[in-house]
Amino acid sequence: MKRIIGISFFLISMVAVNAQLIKTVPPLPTKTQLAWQDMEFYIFMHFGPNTFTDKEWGHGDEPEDIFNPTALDCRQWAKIARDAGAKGIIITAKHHDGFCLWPSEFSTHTVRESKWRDGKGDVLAELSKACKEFGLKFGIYISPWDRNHPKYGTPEYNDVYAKTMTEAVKKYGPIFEMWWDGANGEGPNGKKQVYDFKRFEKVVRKIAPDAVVFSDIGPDIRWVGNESGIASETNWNMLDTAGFKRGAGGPPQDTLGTGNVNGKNWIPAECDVSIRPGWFYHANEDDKVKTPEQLMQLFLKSVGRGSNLLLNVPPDRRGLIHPNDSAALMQFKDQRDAFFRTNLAFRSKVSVSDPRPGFLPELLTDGYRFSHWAPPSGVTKCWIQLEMATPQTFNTISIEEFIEYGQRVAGFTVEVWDGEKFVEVTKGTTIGKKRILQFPQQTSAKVRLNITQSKANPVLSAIKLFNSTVY
Ligand code: FUL
Repeated sequence: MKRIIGISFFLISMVAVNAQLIKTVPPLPTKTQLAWQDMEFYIFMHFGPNTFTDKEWGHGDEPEDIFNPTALDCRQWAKIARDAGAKGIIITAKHHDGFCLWPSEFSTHTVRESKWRDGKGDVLAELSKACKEFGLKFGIYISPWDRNHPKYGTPEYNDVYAKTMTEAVKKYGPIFEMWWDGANGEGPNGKKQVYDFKRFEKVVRKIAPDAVVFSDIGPDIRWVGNESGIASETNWNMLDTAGFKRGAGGPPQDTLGTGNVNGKNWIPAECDVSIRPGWFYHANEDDKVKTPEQLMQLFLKSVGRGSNLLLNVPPDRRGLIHPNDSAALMQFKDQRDAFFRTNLAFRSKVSVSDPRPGFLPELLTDGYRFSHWAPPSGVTKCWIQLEMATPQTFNTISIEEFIEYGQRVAGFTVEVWDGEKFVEVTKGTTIGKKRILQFPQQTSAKVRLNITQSKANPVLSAIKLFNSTVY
């Protein structure tokens, strides 16, 4: 115990020293964004009238009685999410059809108007409570587009929308994320809404100061530019948003993927994807649930490319997660655990091309999330060599940049010692929060990471090696 305290005190003091000496490269993430980036994987849930009409986009004129789950149990959702290793749940509190999963004061199209539990049911109340019980964070999707609300298409609707968000957050918060969809179609009177997003942003900052706000262009989290759960291999956390709008009018989809190398704002990407072909539950998709192997591939192409994975798992008409989905999720968890179980580079010796006096390169293999190493200022090309006590067999590298100081690395290669020389086994562009790369299996005691391009001296916090199943 004494030793552990000693080591952590030593590491913490190294972090403190580093903090004074390493120059930041703005823009930088906020504390809230950093906490979000640490979450990595959480669950999305699309649930509402569409679940019962077999649609993806309801028209807003569906009778409220359509919504009638026969066995709704949010504890089942939360338990499955927790057991799958997800860190939170974001639910469609209101999708484009305008139906509210809670008895909102600002709508007449809600659970209260349905016969479900005699109009006394409240999905948000149950889910926020279940999330607390299972240690999950809770988030809400409140679609600005509303195909039911009579005020939609008039300036008053902006008021309604602000009040709706406020009500939901006050009653069921705290939330970790507010999810704003980019779709903006016509409302019941055939008009489109001119949204007052500036006002909406202010409202969320006030009611949920510790939440990140997602939309195509942030302000905190950006859409990755596709709905397949795949981040771009080059993935900058920075984005220029000036002149762009949400939805149509947003930056090109490939720019949303890559971000901008010198972008003005820190707006990391989130990968949203469904475990099934549709976002809402459809019985005829029960046999189209993604396999655990496909989910692993998505994890490696989202979290493994410095993004977060928001995986949609839609409850069925009973109001339960279907057994096919939960089985896939449990095996996905087992495969993830097996993949990352043994870090073969843990506590390995580290040498570097450009030592920084007083800074131990071994901080890169100590397994501690916050300890980090950097070469001296101005060094943008360098190598870091891991030397393990005995030769190890591996096929995967995971590298983490210490993004607290800004994202810097723009190019790197990974080399393995073949007994005579270092041979390149893989390479990449950005690292960011986390970069996971697989390559043909190698057996060696020495691995080198070459940083070939960087906006400033690179700051890294971890290098790990695994011998994993190839996905
Ligand atoms: C889209 C929506 O139009 C879909 O219905 C779904 O909610 C997806 C996550 O976002 O833009």
